[in-house]
Amino acid sequence: MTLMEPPGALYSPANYKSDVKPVWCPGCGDHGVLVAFQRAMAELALPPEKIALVSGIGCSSRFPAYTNTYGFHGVHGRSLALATGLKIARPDLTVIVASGDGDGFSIGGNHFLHACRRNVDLTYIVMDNRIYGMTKGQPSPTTEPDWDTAIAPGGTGISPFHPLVIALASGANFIARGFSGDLPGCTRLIVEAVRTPGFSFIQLLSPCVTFRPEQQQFWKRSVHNAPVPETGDPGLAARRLMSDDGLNLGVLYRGKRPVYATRPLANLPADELEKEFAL
Ligand SMILES: Cc1ncc(C[n+]2csc(CCOP(=O)(O)OP(=O)(O)O)c2C)c(N)n1
Ligand code: SF4
Ligand SMILES: [Mg+2]
Repeated sequence: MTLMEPPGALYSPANYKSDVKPVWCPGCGDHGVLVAFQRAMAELALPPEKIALVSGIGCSSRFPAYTNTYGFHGVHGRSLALATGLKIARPDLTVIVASGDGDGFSIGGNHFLHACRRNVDLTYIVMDNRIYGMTKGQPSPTTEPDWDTAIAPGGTGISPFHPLVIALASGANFIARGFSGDLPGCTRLIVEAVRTPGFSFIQLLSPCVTFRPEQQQFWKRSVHNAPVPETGDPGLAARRLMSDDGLNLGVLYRGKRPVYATRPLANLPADELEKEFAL
């Protein structure tokens, strides 16, 4: 199949794979997320040239290199700013952002709040391993306070960031959690997130087998489908998320906020485009 084949043609996950072999450690959860992403794109039948994957820096942020879509491996913590600009200039593209808990919630935390608030039509996938994997295992904003490591002996003692609560409070339109070991579940969440207009946030628990070897088995044993169906009521979602055990999987909130209106600046004639920037 060529890249220019029209929408509606049948796609398989292989159509979204690049020739670059992932350098992730064997067993890293991000391998599963990549497979789920490729399956989701095939299910959505999106032509690869109509997808742009944007990332920051981190093991998880290597994602765009492993796909056959357009990609932008950007600056640490700035993926949402890049993706927002891209989506506003090219609303015809499906813009998906791949990030990690350090990239997305630490250095990129401010962008996370405002991306939720703006509600531009983006899908934001954060591979949360509760650690800075790429830089060899420092605690991240989602690390448990008592996680004992040579860098933080006895644990940091600092209350973790709750990204789903923050996303809801900041205005995200779709909030979900998945586990990289559950491929059908992750695939479904990515499909639903792309289909839901506005800013869609998915926390994908994705174990770092190298610096947190206990994580994979713990999540395998402990994650479970959320016992209640998704809600569109922010008050109910807030109550549920505030008491959430961090292990509930599925779509947890789907709202109906108006999406930030975009228009295709890229297609404007040059003189019209210039007027956009006139002081
Ligand atoms: C401006 C800047 N500050 C710090 C770094 C160093 N750095 C690279 S990746 C990273 C953290 C990555 O953690 P995360 O986003 O959780 O990704 P993971 O590797 O765990 O997938 C840091 C601090 C950097 N590259 N750029
Ligand atoms: S260091 Fe951890 S997060 Fe990075 S590739 Fe290896 S297992 Fe994955
Ligand atoms: Mg991480």
